[in-house]
Amino acid sequence: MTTQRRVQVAIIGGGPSGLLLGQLLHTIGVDAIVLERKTRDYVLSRIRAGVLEQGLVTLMEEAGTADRLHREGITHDGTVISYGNTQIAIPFTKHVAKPVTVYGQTELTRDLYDAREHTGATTLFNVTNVTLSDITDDSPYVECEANGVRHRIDCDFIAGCDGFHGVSRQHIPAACRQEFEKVYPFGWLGILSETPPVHDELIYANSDDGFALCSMRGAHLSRYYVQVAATESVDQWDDNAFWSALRRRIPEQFADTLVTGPSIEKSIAPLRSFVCEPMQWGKLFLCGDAAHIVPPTGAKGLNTAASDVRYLFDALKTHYVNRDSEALRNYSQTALARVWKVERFSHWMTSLLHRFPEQTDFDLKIQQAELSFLAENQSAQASLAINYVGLPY
Ligand code: RFL
Ligand code: PHB
Repeated sequence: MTTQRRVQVAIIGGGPSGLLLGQLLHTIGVDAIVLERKTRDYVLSRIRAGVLEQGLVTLMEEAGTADRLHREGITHDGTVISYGNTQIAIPFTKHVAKPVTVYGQTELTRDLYDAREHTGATTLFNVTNVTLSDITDDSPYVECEANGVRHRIDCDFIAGCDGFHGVSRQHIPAACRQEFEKVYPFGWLGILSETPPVHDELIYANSDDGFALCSMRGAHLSRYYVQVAATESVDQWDDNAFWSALRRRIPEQFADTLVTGPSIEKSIAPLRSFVCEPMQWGKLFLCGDAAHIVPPTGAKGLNTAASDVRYLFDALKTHYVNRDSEALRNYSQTALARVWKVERFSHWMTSLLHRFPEQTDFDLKIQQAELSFLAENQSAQASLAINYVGLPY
């Protein structure tokens, strides 16, 4: 059996990019379908980002999905960078009048799914064999299978929001697509534990044993990470080994007061920088991880997905409301200009804070000097703050 329907925008991927775009389009009366490879529960079980830039909070407000975010999100006016026992306080609001909000990607995605269900908009889950056709013509269409039924969706535009392993990007002909990539020789082992956070701000720690990050999801829910070799697996790390590694990597003041407990989630994320150019092909527009990946050190993945959604939503709005397609034509160029600045910052933060296996004594001295410079120099701190809270869209 094949079902056929027509929408204005077909969105591939029901992660935060796809859902946010769908919800924003709904506010201007543009109908969109979301096709998701997994189930809603599976998408909501992925523990990922935790720090939201103001631009993403504003988008959630515009989408009408920010009520719980405002109630439960925690505003942070600064962060701590440490090396050994030295702490560098980076007060964001001293340098740039914007805070960040700590609110889990899982919760943000849940709010978007709830709002989508409330509007009655269609989401197809468990989709397989997704193909995009006629994307350089006026009448593109998407085909897929879901729960034994074949679907054909005719549309004006396709938004490729299907993450790094999605199919959308592959529909840009290889000869016209350029991919830039750097794979780091380590990953982050992360745990979630029902314990009070060790500090009221995030701590990014450089230590002789490698990087560590102390983050949080709430007053009694902590998220911690330690750098591990790319070859390591989660089974090699019981909770005790994790807590000991974390203690060794953060300043003594925090190691002494750290409250430990059983982990309720534990996973390893590899670190990668990646950009696909262009981000647009005919009627196909890529958003978020489908087009670019950053290592999580600057908390930029979800936030950069959000800036793509901002550019694409504004361009689609101008197209549908004002019949002006100039911004759509410029989407790739506009989005990539910001993407590369975020890639630079995430790569810089990663290089500043991690131990690299090939690092020579000279490289270590340079890293130490970079940290001392940051500790002493207000302009260096301002630069970090401006990038961390989010470059303007
Ligand atoms: P997603 O979240 O990967 O969603 C893509 C969705 O598409 C579906 N899909 C398909 N659907 C249909 N057909 C197909 N063929 C499909 N193929 C895939 C997938 O099932 C999925 O549901 O991409 P999106 O929406 O672009 O969102 C990007 C963010 O998820 C990502 O950038 C962040 O999580 C990165 N990230 C962080 N970003 C931040 O801004 N701040 C942070 O603090 C932060 N911390 C992190 C992070 C990522 C991490 N990991 C695990 C990589 C911390 C970690 C540990
Ligand atoms: C998180 O809380 O998961 C988190 C916070 C900051 C980062 C990365 C991840 O840079």
